[in-house]
Amino acid sequence: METNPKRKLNSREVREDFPALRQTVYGKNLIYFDNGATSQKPQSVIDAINLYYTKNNANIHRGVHHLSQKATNEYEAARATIAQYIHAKHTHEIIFTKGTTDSINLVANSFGALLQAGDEIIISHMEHHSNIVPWQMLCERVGCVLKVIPISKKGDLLFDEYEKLLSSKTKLVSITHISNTLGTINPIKKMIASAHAVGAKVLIDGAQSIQHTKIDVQELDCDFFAFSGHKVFGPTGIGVLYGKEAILNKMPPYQGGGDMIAKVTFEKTTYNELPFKFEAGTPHIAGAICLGKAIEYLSQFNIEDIERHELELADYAHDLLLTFEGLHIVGESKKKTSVVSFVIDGIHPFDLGTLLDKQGIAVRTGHHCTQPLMDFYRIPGTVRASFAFYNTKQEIDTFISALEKAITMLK
Ligand code: 7TS
Repeated sequence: METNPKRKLNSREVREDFPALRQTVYGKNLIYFDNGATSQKPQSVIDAINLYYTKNNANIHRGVHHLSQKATNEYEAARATIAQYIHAKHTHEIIFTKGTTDSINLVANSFGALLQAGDEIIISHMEHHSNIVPWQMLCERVGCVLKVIPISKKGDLLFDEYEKLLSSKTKLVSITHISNTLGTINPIKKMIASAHAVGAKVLIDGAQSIQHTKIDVQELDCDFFAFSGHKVFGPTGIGVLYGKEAILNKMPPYQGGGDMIAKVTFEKTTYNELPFKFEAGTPHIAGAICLGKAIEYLSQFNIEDIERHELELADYAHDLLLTFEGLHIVGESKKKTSVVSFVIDGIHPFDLGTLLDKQGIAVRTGHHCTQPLMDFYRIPGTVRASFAFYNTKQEIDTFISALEKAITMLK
């Protein structure tokens, strides 16, 4: 039962919680449309970082003293907050990592240690490099085979082709929930069910989804779910790997060191239980605690309201952009959100990004760490506007006027 009524989503009010949004760049009010790269932080998270280092800083899981116990309690409370937010069955299924990249590398190394030559791993053509390269490294190391699900020009995965790739050789499907470049929302629930039907496990790269849509790992039935704190209004350098208990228990540790052991002798070392087995060394304690605060902040709202608002923003921007001559939207799936990527005939994305920046507008230009996707579209890069729930239609209007100006200067 819901105890607290949810806070109404009013993006103008929400903006007040984010001090970084209240600044000017080159004399213009900052318009921050680079949320796909990283999100801004609410005051509550900034205050929590300050409070941690001002009053609560100590190492965790080791001290008998008051501060160490306080820091340990807060660190473990953050784990519980996150477990609850993504509806994990057990709190110890939440492993703190450095971020999505680190989470995927953990699985590639640790789950990867259970794989053999000839085993197959499936990814898609729209993956971020961090969901490509760790698998290539594993394939080189072990002799596994990497298979790639093709996509349509509109930016949808070809589901039939995916099903054809699945076989008893498939050991893992690792797939992005939402594409950082196209905004496509992949049909992960269906994909997970198909993978399970052949006995394969599934990792969902949630770097671009947890801040935009509801995540229920039990309902999805994914085996792993990875995300980064900094994209979900928390600090950099902290992230999460969720994994099902039974699978995590089978996996050997990825890194050795303090805290991940039960007993060390020179003859033999035994490992700690979950989740500590995967958290060697002093972790990013402040990061984990403040990621918990970020999730608490986000939990004030109905995620469905956030989703609706961001979809409206993306559709609004999409329709206005289409009125420009020679502009092509990259990624036109009917199921997309929060991201609008585009190219304009005869103009390099970098030049557009630079002129937008001079007008106070932060967008990302380039390949967005999806070079195979750029090769597929035969483009060097795109201009990408990526939205968060604190963005407004008025900001999009300003962005469109700024774009008009930039194009006039460049043509
Ligand atoms: N997966 C996806 C889908 C991503 O979008 C990103 C980062 C990552 C993994 C890696 O996350 P990290 O926090 O470990 O670096 N994406 C972007 C982006 O679109 N612009 O900058 C970083």
